[in-house]
Amino acid sequence: MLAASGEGKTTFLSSMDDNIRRDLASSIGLNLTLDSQLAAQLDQNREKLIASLGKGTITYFDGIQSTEAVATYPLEISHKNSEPFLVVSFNDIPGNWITDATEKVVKFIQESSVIVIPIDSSAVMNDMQDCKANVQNLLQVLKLGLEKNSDTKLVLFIPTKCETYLVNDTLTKDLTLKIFEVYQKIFDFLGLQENLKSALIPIQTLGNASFMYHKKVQLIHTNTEVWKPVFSVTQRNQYNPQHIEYPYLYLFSFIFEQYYLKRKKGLIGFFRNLFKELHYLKLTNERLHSRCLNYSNLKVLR
Ligand SMILES: Nc1nc2c(ncn2[C@@H]2O[C@H](COP(=O)(O)OP(=O)(O)OP(=O)(O)O)[C@@H](O)[C@H]2O)c(=O)[nH]1
Ligand SMILES: [Mg+2]
Repeated sequence: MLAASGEGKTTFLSSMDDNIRRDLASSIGLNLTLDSQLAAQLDQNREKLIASLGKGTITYFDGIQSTEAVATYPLEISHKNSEPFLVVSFNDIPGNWITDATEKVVKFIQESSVIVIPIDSSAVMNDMQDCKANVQNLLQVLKLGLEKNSDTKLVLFIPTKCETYLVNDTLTKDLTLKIFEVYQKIFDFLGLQENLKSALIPIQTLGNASFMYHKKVQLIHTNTEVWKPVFSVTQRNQYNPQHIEYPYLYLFSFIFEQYYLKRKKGLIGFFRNLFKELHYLKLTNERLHSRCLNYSNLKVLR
């Protein structure tokens, strides 16, 4: 997970509840296990987000707190009654690391096969000043992390806080155009890299919230002032995330494709293929991918 503070990294990961995990597991026809303590941590975050829908408005101080240390969530994938053959680890880093601990972020980029970049849609749509600096800082770490990259990687952009914009085709199109405008330099850079796949998948992790305005808030630990969005709650106590399954389906489809390509290499791969040992990987990749195509706002960039 890679983005400046407040763009929605932890919120997105916290949306991966039991239902999403079960849906994913049944889509891939395999078992999917997350350590119970880590699952409880995600549940706790989600409870806080749900609680933020209990009042009329949501400000920066509601919901979940800024991440202070990296958190890792390994999902173990296995066939029934056997040991995991693949572990997909999600890393949730503190957003300020992009500027304050660049080397660590660059290492994460180098070692990750999927880079998920949440984009605060309310900031982009309202031309907030921070956007420019955030895009510039992000570009900087992406350049350092990807310059000598030889693996195939997926860069997944997930515009968050989209409740106000995914209401009709015109506004959805405006959002996409605005993201292309603000993130232009990053898209241009990624366009020049080999071995990269990329897609844009807008989501809303709260639902039932409507953007109102930006308010200046004081961050105590860094003693800085920043503009943060305020949302009105359209239906109280109703947590109603939308489209959040698509980024997960898309990235799993990619991971299975890469795993399949790796396993079928060489002579051993030839025999694995011959005995149809890899058939389910290919099939799963295709099945997940075709489910993603049901979401009309999903844009495959490359
Ligand atoms: N309305 C709405 N609010 C969202 C959405 N995603 C995130 N938020 C709000 O944004 C706040 C900050 O999101 P976080 O997930 O903590 O952001 P982060 O990227 O993890 O930030 P750091 O941990 O500081 O790097 C949350 O508490 C939510 O209130 C969304 O899809 N819709
Ligand atoms: Mg966080």
